[in-house]
Amino acid sequence: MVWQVYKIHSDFYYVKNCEHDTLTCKLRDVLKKQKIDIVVGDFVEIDKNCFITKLLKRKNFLIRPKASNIDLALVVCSFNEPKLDLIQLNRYLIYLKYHNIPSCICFNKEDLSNDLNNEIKALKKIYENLGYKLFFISAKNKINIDEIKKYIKNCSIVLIGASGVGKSTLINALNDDDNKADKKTGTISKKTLKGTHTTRHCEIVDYEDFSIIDTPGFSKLKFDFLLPNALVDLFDDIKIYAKNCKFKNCTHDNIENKTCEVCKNLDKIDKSRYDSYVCFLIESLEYKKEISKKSIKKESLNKSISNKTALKVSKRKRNLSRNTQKQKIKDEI
Ligand SMILES: Nc1nc2c(ncn2[C@@H]2O[C@H](COP(=O)(O)OP(=O)(O)OP(=O)(O)O)[C@@H](O)[C@H]2O)c(=O)[nH]1
Ligand SMILES: [Mg+2]
Ligand SMILES: [Zn+2]
Repeated sequence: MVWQVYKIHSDFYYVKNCEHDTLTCKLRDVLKKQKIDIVVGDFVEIDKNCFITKLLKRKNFLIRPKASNIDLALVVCSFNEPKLDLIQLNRYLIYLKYHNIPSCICFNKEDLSNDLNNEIKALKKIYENLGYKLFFISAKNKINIDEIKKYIKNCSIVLIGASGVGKSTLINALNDDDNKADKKTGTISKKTLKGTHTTRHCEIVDYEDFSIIDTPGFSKLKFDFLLPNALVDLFDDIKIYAKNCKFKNCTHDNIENKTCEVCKNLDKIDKSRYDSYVCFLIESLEYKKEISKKSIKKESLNKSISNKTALKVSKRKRNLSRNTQKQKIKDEI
C-alpha cells in the first residue's frame, strides 16, 4: 500500500493513505545511510513495524519549502503588512519556474491597500501579460475565496510566501466549516510590520476536492546555484530580447550600452522585473565566479600532477587518512 507523508516532526513521519488511515512512522536506517531526505508530499512504502522502507518516485521536489509532488504553487503576498515587495515575488516565481512548478499569485489583505483599483491594474499589467493567474483576496474577511477554490479543484497545492502574508489564514478561510479552520495564525510585528514566523513545519491539509501544504514563511532565497545564461532564460519578458543580443556572454545589465538588445528595449520591460533580474544576476555572477575559481584550482592541481611536481604526501599522513576513512565507515555502521 502507498502512503503519503503529510507532516514531519523531528524524527517522526506522519503518513496517510487514500482511505484516510494515518500512522506515525520512523525512517529505516538504510534510508538514513543513503541520506535520503523524506519531505512532506512524498509517497512511501512502510513495513509492518511502521518504518518507512522506500521512497517512491517523485513528480517534483522543492528544497525551500521542503515539499514534493506539487501540481501548483500558490504564491501568497500581501498588499500591506508586510508591504508588497515585487522583487521578492519575482524571486519566488523565478525559483518555481526553475523547478518547473506551475504557479499562480494570490495578493492578500486587499482591505489594507491604499489604492486598490490602481494597484490591481498595475499588477495585472505585469503578471497577466506573463501568463499568471491572479487572485486579489482578503483571507481574513473571506473575500474572493471561492474563486481560488474553483481554480485549485483536484490539485495538490503548496503555499509559498513570506511570514505574515496570511498563508495559514487562507488555509482556514478555505474551510466551509469554521470549526475545521484550526490553523494557528500569527500576528504582525508592530515595529517591522512583518510576520512573526508562526508556522514552523510544512503540513498537508486535506479538503474535499483539493489539498494544500501550509508552509513556514521564508524570504532568504538566493540565486547562487545557476549561471547568468540560465537565469535570463527564466525571465520570459527579458529573454525575448536577450536571445537577439549580438554580444556573446552579455549579461544585459550595462544600461548605458544601447547596442545590447535588452538595454535597447528597456522601455518595453517592466522596471520591477528588470530590477529583479539585475538583483538576481549579482547572485548568479557570484556563483559563476565561485565555480570558475574551483575549476582553475582543479586545473592547476591536475597540471602539477601531470608534470610530476605534486608534493609527495608523507606515508604517515597517508596512513592517517586511511584510518580516518575506516573510522568514518565504522561511524556510519
Ligand atoms: N487585514 C488583514 N489581515 C490579514 C488578512 N489575512 C491575514 N491577516 C492577518 O495577518 C496576520 C498573519 O497571518 P498568518 O496567516 O499567520 O500569516 P502566515 O503567512 O501564515 O505567516 P507564517 O506562518 O509566519 O509564515 C494575522 O494576524 C492575520 O489575521 C487579511 O486579509 N486582511
Ligand atoms: Mg502560517
Ligand atoms: Zn545584451
